[in-house]
Amino acid sequence: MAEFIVHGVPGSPYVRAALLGLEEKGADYRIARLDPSASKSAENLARHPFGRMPVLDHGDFRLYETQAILRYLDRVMPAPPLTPADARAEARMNQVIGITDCYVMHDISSPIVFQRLIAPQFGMPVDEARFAAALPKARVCIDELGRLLGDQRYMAGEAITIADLLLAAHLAFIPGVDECRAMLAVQPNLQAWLERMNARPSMAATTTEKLMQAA
Ligand SMILES: N[C@@H](CCC(=O)N[C@@H](CS)C(=O)NCC(=O)O)C(=O)O
Repeated sequence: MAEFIVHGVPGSPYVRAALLGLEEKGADYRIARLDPSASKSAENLARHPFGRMPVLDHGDFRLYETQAILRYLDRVMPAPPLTPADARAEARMNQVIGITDCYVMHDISSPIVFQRLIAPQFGMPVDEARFAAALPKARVCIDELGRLLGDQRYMAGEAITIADLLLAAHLAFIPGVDECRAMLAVQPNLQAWLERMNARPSMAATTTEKLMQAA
């Protein structure tokens, strides 16, 4: 039996972020696949009262909220570290985690990626007005992430951190949306960062297709 179990839908950015943490640590885990329509099922609400995913099980310890999961994984498996020792680098990591949860999720992943790439796959109506209204805010996110990244290799410096994992799980989708691809093109450092992230074995191991095979 795997040491860690992650409950979630393959393709969900937050689920992928938790899996990226496990992959980067070389952990023994499996995904307990959830049907996309099951987030508000009684079974999932018993795990996650807000009806979301992922949920992590580690023995008798159950945890939800992705950044809490990633921080927990980093504590129980300290190597390789995913949190910088330097106070300013850690603050930058925390800032990018906050930006991802508050702005990238609400201004890019939900109104743009979901509307343009996910909803059509499930025959759901696309909210074009919501999509269009989000584009200026998405540009603010992408420009600011590019500015914060600067000429560093990763979001908080020269080493990968939790912030990179959470952000990459969201931004991995955006080259699939023409309007976002254009925004990324004017932030070549961020584009190069995304390519660097996509080249990591952890990203290759957690694509929707890979998870569908494993689940
Ligand atoms: N704050 C939560 C957000 C998780 C979240 O929004 N997950 C999405 C999938 S990426 C979800 O559960 N969606 C299902 C739904 O809203 O019904 C976290 O960090 O884990």
